[in-house]
Amino acid sequence: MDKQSHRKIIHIDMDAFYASVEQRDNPELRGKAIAVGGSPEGRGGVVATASYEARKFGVRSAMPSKRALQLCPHIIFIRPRFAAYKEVSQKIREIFRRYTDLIEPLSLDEAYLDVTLDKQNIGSAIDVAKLIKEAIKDELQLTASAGVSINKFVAKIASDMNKPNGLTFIGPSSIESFMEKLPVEKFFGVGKVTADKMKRMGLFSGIDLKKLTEEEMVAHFGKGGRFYYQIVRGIDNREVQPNRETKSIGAEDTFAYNLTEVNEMNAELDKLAQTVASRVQSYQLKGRTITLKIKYSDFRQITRNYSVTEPVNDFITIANAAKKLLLATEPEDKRIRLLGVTLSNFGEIIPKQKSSDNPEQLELF
Ligand code: DCP
Ligand code: MG
Repeated sequence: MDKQSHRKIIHIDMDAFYASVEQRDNPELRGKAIAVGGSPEGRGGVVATASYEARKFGVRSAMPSKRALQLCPHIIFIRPRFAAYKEVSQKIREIFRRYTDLIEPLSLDEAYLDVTLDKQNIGSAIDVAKLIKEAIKDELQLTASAGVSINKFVAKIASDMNKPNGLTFIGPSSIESFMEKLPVEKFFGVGKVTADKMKRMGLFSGIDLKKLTEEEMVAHFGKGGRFYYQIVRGIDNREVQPNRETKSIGAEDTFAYNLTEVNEMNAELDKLAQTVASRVQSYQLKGRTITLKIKYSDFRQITRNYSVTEPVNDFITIANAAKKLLLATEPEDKRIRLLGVTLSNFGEIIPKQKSSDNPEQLELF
């Protein structure tokens, strides 16, 4: 690779975002195990995020609150305040804008920045990341983690490596050896099903993936294979796209065994709807069309849509629509190996500022 042509990419991700904002705004919660979302006494719902104090007990995002309470009996559940998170999100974007105009937000708390142009003549992308972290700390009393590299994928992996309050640089000369050690499930676009397939083939980390030719990768993993082939060699030419728009947000799951009971199918649809709802909420979007995808045991696939008049993003509406669509397919005695739920047809809430690295959808490459 030619040194001159390297881009400078920073990935910023706020630490325990919703929980940190709650602890900042309510000093009594500082130093305590808290969960945002879910309900006290574990009466249903899932945790959106947990403070680092609660994570020590194993509490994680998307965990049912009942389970969170079992792991950490003194946990405090807090109702989310999306308006407060959105305000912080806008403020961090203002900070980013001091250093670059090429900002691609991935959600309220996460963004890619291309700082190649070096708007303020700082000289080094590591220093830019440091200044951004300092501004977030001084002006917003919050911490972020940053990853710095020459492409999006490596920057994103790097920002996650030393959380919380981390700053990790992975330079061009260390990328390949870094990729070789990376477990397959960490590769961009590799979901659980692909990761399991790779492991069954004896492929556990980047070094194993490198043994396959590009043709073999495509033969085994479809179009995604070509991307994995490049990324494992440290090549990711995706641009930072400031105006990328999200067209749909979905989640799907392939089951270890075929589902035959409608109750089981509905329970899965609840889980998928929950994932879609929290994701759509974190992108500050609402959509009008709910789509159900079904793959049967014979690999036949169908999709069914349902549109509502007013845009929605709540779990109940998405789950109910998906269940209604399922019922209309006469699911009794059918054998289902995959279910997917997608929300689309978004109304503009924050125009032209959304984007998504959506692993569930990338699985479909
Ligand atoms: N979120 C959610 N449901 C999920 C995952 C996340 O509602 N399943 C929300 C709450 C998070 C925010 O999105 O605070 C950002 O998600 P992250 O994955 O970046 O998680 P955190 O910022 O909470 O923690 P970390 O320090 O690991 O980044
Ligand atoms: Mg975060």
